[in-house]
Amino acid sequence: MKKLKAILLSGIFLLVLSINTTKAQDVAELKIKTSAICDMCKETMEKHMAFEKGVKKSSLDVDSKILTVTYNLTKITPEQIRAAVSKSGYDADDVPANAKAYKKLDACCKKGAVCNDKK
Ligand SMILES: [Cu+2]
Repeated sequence: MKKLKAILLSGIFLLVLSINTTKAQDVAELKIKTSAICDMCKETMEKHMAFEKGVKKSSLDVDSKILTVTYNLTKITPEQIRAAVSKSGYDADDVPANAKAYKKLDACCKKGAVCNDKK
């Protein structure tokens, strides 16, 4: 009977372990070239991404315009992430910015604008 308990326990242990491993494998990182210009763009984009299902973390590097997204592979695809960036008003790789969202951006966040808070 003791043996059975041990087998059962190790079985549960392995199960828990495999669930955890799967979860770690589901997490991926994606780098997207965006049309962001300034710190305000960074705030707009990151806030928008925070509401996307499956996106765990997003961080924009203003200088390189690269948005790094940590996401769950089983919940969102890179295409959907680029679409979400577009919906926030910015280009995402080869996906152009959503026209409506782009119109709503602050003047200094529009393409080619010279932003005051950019040092
Ligand atoms: Cu901006």
